[in-house]
Amino acid sequence: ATGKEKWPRGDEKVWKEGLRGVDTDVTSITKSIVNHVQTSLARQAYNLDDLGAYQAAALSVRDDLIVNWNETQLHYSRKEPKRAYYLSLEFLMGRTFDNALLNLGLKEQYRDGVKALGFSMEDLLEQERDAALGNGGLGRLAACYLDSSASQELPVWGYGLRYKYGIFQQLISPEGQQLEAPDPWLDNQNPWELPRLDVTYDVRFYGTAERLEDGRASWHGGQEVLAVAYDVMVPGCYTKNTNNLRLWESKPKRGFDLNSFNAGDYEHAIESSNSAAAITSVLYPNDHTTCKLELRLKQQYFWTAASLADMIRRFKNIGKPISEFPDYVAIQLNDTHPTLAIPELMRILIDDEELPWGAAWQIVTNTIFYTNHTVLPEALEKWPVPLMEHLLPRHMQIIYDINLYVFKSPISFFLQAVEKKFPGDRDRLARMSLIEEGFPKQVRMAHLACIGSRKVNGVAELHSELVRTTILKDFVEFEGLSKFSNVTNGITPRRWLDQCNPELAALISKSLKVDKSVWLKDLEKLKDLLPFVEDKAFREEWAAIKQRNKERLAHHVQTTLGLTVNTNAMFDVQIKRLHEYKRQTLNILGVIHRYLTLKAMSAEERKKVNPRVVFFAGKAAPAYFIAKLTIRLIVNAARVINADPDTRDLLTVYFLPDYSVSLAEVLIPASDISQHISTAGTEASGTSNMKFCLNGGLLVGTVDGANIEIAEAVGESNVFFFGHLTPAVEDLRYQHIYHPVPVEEKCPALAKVLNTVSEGRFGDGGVYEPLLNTIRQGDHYLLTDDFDSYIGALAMVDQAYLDKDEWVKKSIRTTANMGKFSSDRAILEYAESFWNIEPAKVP
Ligand code: T68
Repeated sequence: ATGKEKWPRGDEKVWKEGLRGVDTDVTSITKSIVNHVQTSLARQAYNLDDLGAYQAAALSVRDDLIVNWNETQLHYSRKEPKRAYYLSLEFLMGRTFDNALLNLGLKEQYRDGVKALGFSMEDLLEQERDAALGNGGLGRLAACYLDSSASQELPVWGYGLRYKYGIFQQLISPEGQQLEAPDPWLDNQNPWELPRLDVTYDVRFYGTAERLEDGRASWHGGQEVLAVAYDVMVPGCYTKNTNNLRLWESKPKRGFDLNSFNAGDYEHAIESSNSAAAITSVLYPNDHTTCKLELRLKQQYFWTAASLADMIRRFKNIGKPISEFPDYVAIQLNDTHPTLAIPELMRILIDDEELPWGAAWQIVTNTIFYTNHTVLPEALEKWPVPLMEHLLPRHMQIIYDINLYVFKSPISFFLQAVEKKFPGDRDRLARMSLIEEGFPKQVRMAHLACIGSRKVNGVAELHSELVRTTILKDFVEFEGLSKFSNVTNGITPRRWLDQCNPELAALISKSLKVDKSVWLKDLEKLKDLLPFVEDKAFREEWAAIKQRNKERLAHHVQTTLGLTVNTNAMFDVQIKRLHEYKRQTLNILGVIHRYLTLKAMSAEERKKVNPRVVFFAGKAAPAYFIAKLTIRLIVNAARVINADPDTRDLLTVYFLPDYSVSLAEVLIPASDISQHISTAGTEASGTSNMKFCLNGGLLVGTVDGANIEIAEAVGESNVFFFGHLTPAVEDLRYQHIYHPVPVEEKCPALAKVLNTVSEGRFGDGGVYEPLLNTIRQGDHYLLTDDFDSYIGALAMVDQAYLDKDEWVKKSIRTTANMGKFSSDRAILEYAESFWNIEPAKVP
């Protein structure tokens, strides 16, 4: 290019006439669908199944998205606003079709169009596979934040990995054992992404790093891998703005080694090409445990390096000096997974841009922001130094340099500065160092993320306070409090109300006499529902919608599992990853307690009991033995309880396999209560608690994470709290270790339940011993301390449910007060107080 070309080439008028707009009338829509059936799919009207019809309809919507996406990207390039980049190893997007139709405001037109072609919208929606590139809350949060950024016209891009296999598919064996199967989600093609085969970067691993003069180094040799971009379009709600989620796929840099091939060594010829492709082949299924595998570190570096190279290239296009990088770019680290962005940006600035150390450090610490999602020690990432030295020799040098300051600079001399501020405090130095002593030494990624960032935040008030007072306490004392703040998580009301609960959304719009576009983008407006608490007709409609959502869930269970659910019962739901700290075990032991209590009642007494259906869903990390045992206990307890003629009208239990975003969309609107019962101080925030409450379900929970703020917002009288508080936890744990009291003495009710399980009431008791022993010995998650008050809280729920009308009032009040928990509010806090970016609306 000479820079003097005329764009567009040819006649501008011809170009303009050729541009496609977004056609929204039903005739244009059916035309476009038929056209895709005929040409894109090469299929015919007379042998088209639901899958084909879905694909054609999706391609038609995709055309509209592309038009908006293109305009948005062009607008951003012209306006050159400061941009924010959300770096997340996980984006748990779920399905796109319905969401895109709603955000574009085209759902009704497509419904009519699809119907005219002889299909039903509901059937087509079911054809789409979830994009399940995440484990749980952290990945779903990233997806909600993308929706909110686009909806508020903020120039935010996501960067992640395009895993060939998402989170595993969960199967449950007849014995109740979790089995894992791969999730080949791309097998049916993915209409929602645009391959950008021209956008590629080389990423290096291994090799040697040689120090040069001026603090620079040369990193060469090793293995080079190609990163290829795939763009996923993220439409905003009722706006043209359509943001981008760029996912990287790894490929061998050269197809295969021709030398080996010609020499007849075919295996070796394809070996390196396979190892390159392996990097983005699978999402690691561990949440809350660190894994030390080389491939995981390779994923992290591959992704941060490609993303940073892309940002630098885009920044350079606007022609500003590199010192202005932080004026145009903000980078948010979603947990410590992308922390290598810090040494990688240092490497680029020092080795490629030839900046002095201090200037580079200044840029890095003005560009990068870090969100912490957990204070659990076992979940804090640490990478063995030998592995880092081997895989990323230059980055390891830089990390040592940050730690010790080997080059003269007025700014960065982290440990030196600590020594100066706290002279002689050797313990403090050891605690704060980026390197943990031991065999092997390890790099503490949370420390690196913290000192390399401009701001550090937790995800709910209590959690942020725990970050400040526990894991990063020394850093608060060193750097001051103002760097550490809180942004309470949020959820997108588009997916988690409008999409998953359309009847409730319609009732809200009708009652508030506003279009849903108003309150969906300003969720505090839900407050205007409060007067309707006193409106009997409204309450009846509200209750009728909950009932129909329960029937929708029952229908789902009937068609997928062949089980009949009692829709007259209270629906009690706990859905989340299986983890000891989340205490699904407390829930199932509570269920067994309820069962034993019912069994002991007379037929007369039972008549007074309100029936309850308990739903569980969630995956366990494949190597998490205790979590898998909990699933096994749930499944086998369910089998026995559901078959008991004495109690089955009053209590049934279901474990729904293969929990996903799509399953959540059916479960959440159907709940009367949901359980968020982590040991106090362990759940950073939780986000499903917000989803349930937004849909008028009441919350049973501990005083933990965002439960606390939800209770503040909706009123404590509408929440069922129980259990010990965070400050008591440490002491209770100490008691368990140094002054243990047998469960029989401490909590006889729980002891009885444990013994029932041991005795084999739910299949071979011996199988469960390792699980039961976690409670009998050590009881790290305090089940024996909280069991009685848990049972008490559930009794309060029963009591409250007796007055149905009052219950509905609580439900309405809950929804009405959930405005704060929109992810729009959360993302605005990031945009305004951290990133300093502004909306850039596409005209
Ligand atoms: C969750 N974390 C928190 N981690 O547990 C939850 N971890 O309280 C919070 O609401 C949510 O983040 C959003 O802030 C996770 O989901 C992971 O999934 C994870 C995955 C890989 C490695 C570590």
